[in-house]
Amino acid sequence: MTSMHPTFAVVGHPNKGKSSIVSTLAFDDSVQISDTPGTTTKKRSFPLTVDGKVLYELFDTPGFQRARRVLAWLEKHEVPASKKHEVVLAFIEAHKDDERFNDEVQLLEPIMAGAGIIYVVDGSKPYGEEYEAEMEILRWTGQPSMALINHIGESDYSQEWKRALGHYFKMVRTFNPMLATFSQHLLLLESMAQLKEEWIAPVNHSIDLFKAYHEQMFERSANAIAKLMYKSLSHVEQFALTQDDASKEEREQIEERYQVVLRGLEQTSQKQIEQIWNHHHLEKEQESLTFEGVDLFSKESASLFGLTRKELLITGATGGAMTGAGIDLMFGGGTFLLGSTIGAVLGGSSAFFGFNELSDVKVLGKSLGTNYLEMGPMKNINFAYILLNRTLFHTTKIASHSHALREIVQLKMGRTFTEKWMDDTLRKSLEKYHTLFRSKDEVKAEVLSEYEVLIKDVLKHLID
Ligand SMILES: Nc1nc2c(ncn2[C@@H]2O[C@H](COP(=O)(O)OP(=O)(O)O)[C@@H](O)[C@H]2O)c(=O)[nH]1
Ligand SMILES: [Mg+2]
Repeated sequence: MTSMHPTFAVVGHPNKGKSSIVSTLAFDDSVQISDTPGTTTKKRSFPLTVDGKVLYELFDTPGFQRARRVLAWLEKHEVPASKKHEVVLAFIEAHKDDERFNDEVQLLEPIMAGAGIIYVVDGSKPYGEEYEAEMEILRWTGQPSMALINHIGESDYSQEWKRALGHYFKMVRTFNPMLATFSQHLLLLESMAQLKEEWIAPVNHSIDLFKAYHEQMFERSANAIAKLMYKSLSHVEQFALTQDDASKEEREQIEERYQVVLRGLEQTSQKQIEQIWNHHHLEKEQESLTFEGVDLFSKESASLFGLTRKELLITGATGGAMTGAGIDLMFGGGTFLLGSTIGAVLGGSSAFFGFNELSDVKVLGKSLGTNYLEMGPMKNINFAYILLNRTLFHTTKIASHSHALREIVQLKMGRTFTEKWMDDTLRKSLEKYHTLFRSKDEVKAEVLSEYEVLIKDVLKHLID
């Protein structure tokens, strides 16, 4: 059987990272990965689809269990090399329903159906003779093959592995499914294409599509981030009052609601970004995506992850930090101020040039009789940088997070992260947009696109 698209069977000893490699190469975090050998008992196919077209397909397979016995069975048949694959087919036919050889039958089937072989070994464990029977069996199939050295542990036996593997495989490559970058991934694909001449064109085409798809992931992420920034900074929360003036409870309530909206916007955007990078299963671990005790509104996050005090002062002075009078002016027009402007000082800390406030809470009246309470848009200059820092950090983590990893994502950010992407020039450009987003003016789509380009460049700089 010949397939339209290249297919590869990832095979080897149990617990060498086969499933992890499939997960990474297929950009699929639903592959079953486990410390327990023998987790995979059935072969399973993972097609990589871009725009509804299957680029290539990977088979995750159970590990070899009885390699020596299988080889002994094959070797009983003395046939010329040209007939060896027929003996393997006969083995499958004879053992289809034999539980003892389930794993070997499962792993040989896709190979005999035309899949290229990717033999996975762990270069952190010594080479041993027990692998020879496995490699011999693979040779009997007559299918094109390559070996991949993965490193699960710290030790390095790759030199002896390379010597041994060289006897059985034309191509030997090193690949770490947990740490591989996008370019290493593409390099591996290029090697995989070499397995069959007729695969070179389709795999190269896949690589091109892949690059375009990767570019799209950056664009879509930048778009999600730009929208988050605009929505958060421009958000205005309102509710109608029952009396002329707002009670203490009502004032607290609006502050609470305002913060809930901002948190919600951040969470939604994080989910979107996880979907963009195909991490659908991280959702279940959403609680781990909070920043352990560092909340958007806590004093620590303001001092740690936003602008430094010096940067804040410069930004405030040059960007035209809003004064109380400035804020009042914004409410000219259709609305008029009833109550006095009260600062919603959060975190209980002393205000540092007013930068600790998020926004003002005001009692406004639209028409006679109905007054309402309003909070927003964002007034705090630093908030934009705190939020941007958090979202860039999250995106960087997600984008470089291997699809083979199953542990909880740690999102602990340090001050040095900001230094990785921000300088004075960029901060000035960003502040121009942030000032606009914070104003009550409508922001044009073109302006948002300009901001998106800035963000995309930052992402490209942060993610390799
Ligand atoms: N640190 C590390 N662990 C790995 C790597 N590859 C696999 N593992 C772990 O090794 C175990 C077995 O991996 P799995 O992919 O299920 O192996 P399989 O049995 O060959 O399919 C799992 O706990 C993986 O998380 C690696 O490159 N680095
Ligand atoms: Mg497995």
